[in-house]
Amino acid sequence: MARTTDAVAALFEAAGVETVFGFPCEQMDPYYASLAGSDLRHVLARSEASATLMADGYARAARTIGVVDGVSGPGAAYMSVGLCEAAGASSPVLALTGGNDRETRGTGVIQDGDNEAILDPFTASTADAETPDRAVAAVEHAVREATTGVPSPVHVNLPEDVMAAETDREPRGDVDGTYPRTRPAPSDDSIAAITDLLADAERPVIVAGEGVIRAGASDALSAFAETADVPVVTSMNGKGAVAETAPYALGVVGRWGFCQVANDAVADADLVIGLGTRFGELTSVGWTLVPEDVPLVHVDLDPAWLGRNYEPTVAVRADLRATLDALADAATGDADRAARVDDLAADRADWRAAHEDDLTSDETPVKPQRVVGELNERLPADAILVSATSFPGFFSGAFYETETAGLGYLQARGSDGINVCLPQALGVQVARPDQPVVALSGDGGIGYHVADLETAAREDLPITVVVTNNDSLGSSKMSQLGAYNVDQSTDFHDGVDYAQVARGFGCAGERVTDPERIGPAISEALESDEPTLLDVQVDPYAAPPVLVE
Ligand SMILES: Cc1ncc(C[n+]2csc(CCOP(=O)(O)OP(=O)(O)O)c2C)c(N)n1
Ligand SMILES: [Mg+2]
Repeated sequence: MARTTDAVAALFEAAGVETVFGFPCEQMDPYYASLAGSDLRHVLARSEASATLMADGYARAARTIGVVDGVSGPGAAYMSVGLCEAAGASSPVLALTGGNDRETRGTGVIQDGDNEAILDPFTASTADAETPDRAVAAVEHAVREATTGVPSPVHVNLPEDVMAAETDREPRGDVDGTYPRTRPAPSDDSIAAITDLLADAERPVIVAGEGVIRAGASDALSAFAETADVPVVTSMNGKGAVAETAPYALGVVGRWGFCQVANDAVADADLVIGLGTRFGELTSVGWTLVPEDVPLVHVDLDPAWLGRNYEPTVAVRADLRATLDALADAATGDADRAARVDDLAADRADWRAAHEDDLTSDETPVKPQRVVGELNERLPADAILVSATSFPGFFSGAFYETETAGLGYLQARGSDGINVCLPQALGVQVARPDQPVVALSGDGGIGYHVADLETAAREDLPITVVVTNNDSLGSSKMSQLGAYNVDQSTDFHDGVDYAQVARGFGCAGERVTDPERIGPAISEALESDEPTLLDVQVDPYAAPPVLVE
């Protein structure tokens, strides 16, 4: 017999999870006691929201389920913030809430709440563990559900008396936290149908989404694109699915943070191959970009998105890596298409050159483009840039170039939350201790979870945080002025010094006003073992190109 939570901790260990995240509460004491006796590392975050976002970043970077714990009621409500992002991005996060004893809940006990109801909208399943045996089974099932098929967040409520009780329920031996557990292969007919369409196409384009990254299919996509001479554009979520320095890579397509050459390639295509993309509003510029009269291939594991926004000529519900391996095997080169790839690569180089003045601008206050230009110069090929949404995301989406296919760039497009960047990046850094991880955030975004700078210092996470500080919610300001010619509640107190805030939390911090200092400061931060925040004073009037539909 063992304590129920001993069995749960053993299950996580058996599943290959090394680190879990959370924020304690009385109800969870049995779980924390079990963690203390296990090999699992528990990272204390500064809120359940940031703990959940760390678990999300960890799940994406470790390619294993991310586990987070928090208190019933308020903790569950905070966890919903992280699960909102995980749900939108098909990221497998398991949320454990420490519930009140079965005897007392619902009677006015502390920290009470209907945790299943709170988290139901953001999870593929929620469970309330009625007995110790059922608790182990529920966690085991949740791990399976999160990692089988389309990865998804899941939730289990564990009442304290259940956790503290004993069980001899052993986890099944084959429990595995890595994902995807299954890789449904496409039919031969599907591959033949795509290959046939490709044989007739002169101007095909691949639109790759985050599904490619989640399936670990980046190498297969790169091989297919290279062999078949097909250019690749990505959604913002799919950015980095192929190395953006590869000749066939045209960068991000869409309405924000896009490369014009990518948009033009889709508009001009005679075959569109959508891979692990939802063809969402941003990616498709309000569903105006994909030509109506051309064949469209859509490959996705998720039936909810397959064909939802465009009627596919060929629809394939299958694992992306299995599909891309098969397509790469069947692919043949085409001299005309290869020449077109070269032309488009030249167009992309021209497009970059047209922005070179901004990317190297020595103006003060600093142009945000210069910050991205310096990140390009200074980050090594194995770095992971975790960008906030909003202006930092617009600029980095367009101008940052990933040099390695895979998880080189992350932006919280699962929820579009400006809050996500810092805790998500910390979760990535936990999973990839030997890779440089850089968080790029606006000043509005950094404010949400700024206390997690203390987590970074305490946990020795050598992250580099770059804040583009414009003393305002710049994107909101631009939007209000554009739509209603008002500017309401978008300015912060002038001169907030996030570098000083970082030092207060135990990190290194530097305020940067001189554009010449940005690059060296980034390099020094990357070389240092300390978490470092660079507060770069940027031009409050710098606006990125946005297509308004
Ligand atoms: C959690 C959350 N709240 C509100 C928004 C709406 N929103 C989008 S951009 C933005 C402004 C972001 O400001 P900041 O992080 O300072 O970046 P900036 O645009 O100034 O560079 C807001 C409030 C959001 N996307 N997410
Ligand atoms: Mg701002």
